[in-house]
Amino acid sequence: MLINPAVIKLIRDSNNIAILSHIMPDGDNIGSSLALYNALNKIGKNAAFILEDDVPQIYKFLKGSEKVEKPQNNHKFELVIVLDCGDTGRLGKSERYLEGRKVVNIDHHLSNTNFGLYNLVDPNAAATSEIIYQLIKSLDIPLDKDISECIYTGIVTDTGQFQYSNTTNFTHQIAGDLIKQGVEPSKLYRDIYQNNSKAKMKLIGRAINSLEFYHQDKIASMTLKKEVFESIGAQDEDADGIINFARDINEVEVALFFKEAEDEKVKIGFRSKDYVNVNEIAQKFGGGGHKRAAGATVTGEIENIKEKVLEAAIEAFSVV
Ligand SMILES: [Mn+2]
Repeated sequence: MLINPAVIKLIRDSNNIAILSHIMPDGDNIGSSLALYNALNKIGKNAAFILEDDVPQIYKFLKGSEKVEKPQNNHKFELVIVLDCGDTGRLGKSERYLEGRKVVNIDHHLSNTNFGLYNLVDPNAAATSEIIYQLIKSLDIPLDKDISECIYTGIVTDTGQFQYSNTTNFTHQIAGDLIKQGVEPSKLYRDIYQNNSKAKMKLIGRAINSLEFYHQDKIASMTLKKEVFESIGAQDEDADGIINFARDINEVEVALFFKEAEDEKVKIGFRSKDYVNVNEIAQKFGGGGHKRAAGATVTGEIENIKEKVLEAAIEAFSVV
């Protein structure tokens, strides 16, 4: 996408810059945020990356991950840049930094609400990290190995290792450039994908055992209750990516993943393979995302929620 020159000017004219991103972090929001954090500090800006949750263990090899701050400090920021975040509700406690400040919203979610003063939102971008690559280039900040590793991580994780339909010629061009900067793909894959905790593997087993099929096996659903996490000693982040096991079954078009969380909340993951728009299903439950991957958080009893979501998922087949 063409980067709005007003955004370039605003970043050049600002010194104290906050980078914010969504709760329940993934490879793209961590990768894009750290890429921008490293790039801005490289040109002498006082940039901080503020995130409510801890950086997941598998992304701690990225430069700057040890400098991530929690949203409790009082900072003097002139500019706030929000990355990979479809709406401000997903910022959790970081939302308070938006108040009275200039906000640049950089994202690739179809459901983005354009909440910024400037909105660099490109639903065709495979990852927010792709847009950040372009932004860093537009700012004339030279890429280095550390920044490149952050961007590569965001792209690799959001494209499912270059396999999803969001992967383009441009995605591979960027990846090629990043490798030129010193990124070693095999080292990164080792760090990200061959680095699972035992608890995560046990959780995968429980999730697969919970599989249920509906609508002539076109819908697969997995459920993980709170007590399963407790008995295994698994963390919330251990559930990342588990939904893909349901989606990857041959007959399945829509995968649903129900995860019991704190305060009577249920986190729902949605994936589709070829034609159902799960962004639309997620929006019915106050969430959103992309056509092929979305999420929502709903308060209530898990079995009731499952029933309603299932109904909406079946209905989604009738409109395609
Ligand atoms: Mn993303």
